[in-house]
Amino acid sequence: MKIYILGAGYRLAEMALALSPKREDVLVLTSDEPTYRLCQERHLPVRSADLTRERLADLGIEFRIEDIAIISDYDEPRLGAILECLAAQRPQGQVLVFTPESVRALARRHPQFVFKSHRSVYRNELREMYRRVNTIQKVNALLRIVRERRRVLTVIWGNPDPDAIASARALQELLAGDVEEYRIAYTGQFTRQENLAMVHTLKVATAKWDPAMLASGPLLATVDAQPSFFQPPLPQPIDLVIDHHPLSELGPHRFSDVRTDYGSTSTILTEYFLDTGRRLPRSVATGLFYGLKVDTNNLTRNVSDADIDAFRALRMRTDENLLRTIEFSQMPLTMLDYFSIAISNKKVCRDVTFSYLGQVDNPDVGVYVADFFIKLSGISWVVVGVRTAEKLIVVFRTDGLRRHAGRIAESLFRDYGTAGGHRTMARAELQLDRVRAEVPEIADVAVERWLLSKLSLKLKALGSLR
Ligand SMILES: [Mn+2]
Repeated sequence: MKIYILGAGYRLAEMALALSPKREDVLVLTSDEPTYRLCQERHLPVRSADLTRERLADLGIEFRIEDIAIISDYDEPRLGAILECLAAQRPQGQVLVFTPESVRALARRHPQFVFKSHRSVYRNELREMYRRVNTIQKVNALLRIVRERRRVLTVIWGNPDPDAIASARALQELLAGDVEEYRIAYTGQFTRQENLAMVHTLKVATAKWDPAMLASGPLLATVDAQPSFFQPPLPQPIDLVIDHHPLSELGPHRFSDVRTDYGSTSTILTEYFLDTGRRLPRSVATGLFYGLKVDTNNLTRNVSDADIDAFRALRMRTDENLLRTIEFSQMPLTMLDYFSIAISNKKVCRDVTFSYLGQVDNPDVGVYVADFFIKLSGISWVVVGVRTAEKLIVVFRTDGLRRHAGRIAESLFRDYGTAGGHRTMARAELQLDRVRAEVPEIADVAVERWLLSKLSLKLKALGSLR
């Protein structure tokens, strides 16, 4: 493939060098004296030619189907004349035209050529630079504020999730040289195994929020949340806010960076490092990568260009082994015992699987078991029952093809507590007090039989199991 660069301007030499750094596949053709000299100075193959009237064939150039011609000229009438002359030659190769003006009129005249306006090239470049400059300013402002007090307490709102944990840890790294004390607190609790695995694997020190933490007089920060989320509010205003949720009233604060079009707060923190040229340690990058992945559901939800750029950059810096350790740590070991109960208690009839596990400590057990059973081939309905001290919990999973799990859950169990859900996932939480009216003794066998008789009203296959 040969690349011909036609027209005038210093840009021709830049294009030639960009596309053919070794200068072997490229030839510049120009009638402009300064352009010719510039190419010579840069040791670029260049020929003098007036392409507004000279044909390529007359210059001894065979413009073949695999070749490309790039045309750029600051002089609009001359650019138009070159295009007319080239079009009349019915060239075989592809022609790309950079035009100083709007492409529309030219594109209509020469639909066989590909056009790009200078403005769109600069727009893309400048937007990127503008974004970077913005981020650098943000980081500088943040550091200036933090240096005043040199103590920061980052509070995660609610139950810590990967995006919040990763962002809080990345902020710690960013501020490391400028603070004497940095702590991460959370107001909720760790409810998911993989989030616990994340803080253990990546060695993120976190602690349950306690107002006494304010005693040392730290600046208060929050990531992946906004002050309005904290109800009741924290005892002092939140000074630093970095988030991607829809903007709410931030109240008195010193610094905020809320980018509502971003898929994760991890993306913002990633830019803080990349745009300021800071080193991003592997464990911090791994956290940010996981935070971004979880919040965007592997780049399938709420994704912006910035998220994709961050994903690409983080991927190279991520420790795959650490990431796997976190992603595979979804269940506590004790779950194995429940799986063994669930499997031995299971009743399968046609495409329906039912299992009653009896009393459990954490009703999430039923969810894990149901999620596992629905993956079995040939099974399109799963119903799993578990019991706590006050409630009987029934978890539904279906392939979603025929019947609506949420509606069935609701119609069967609405009167006993709460019930409902989606087409493929549903849940009912029955108050044992109300079940007792029909099952006087809450023994496992009696509850199981009662559940089956209820379910068989809607799921005929289960009728045969009673
Ligand atoms: Mn988030």
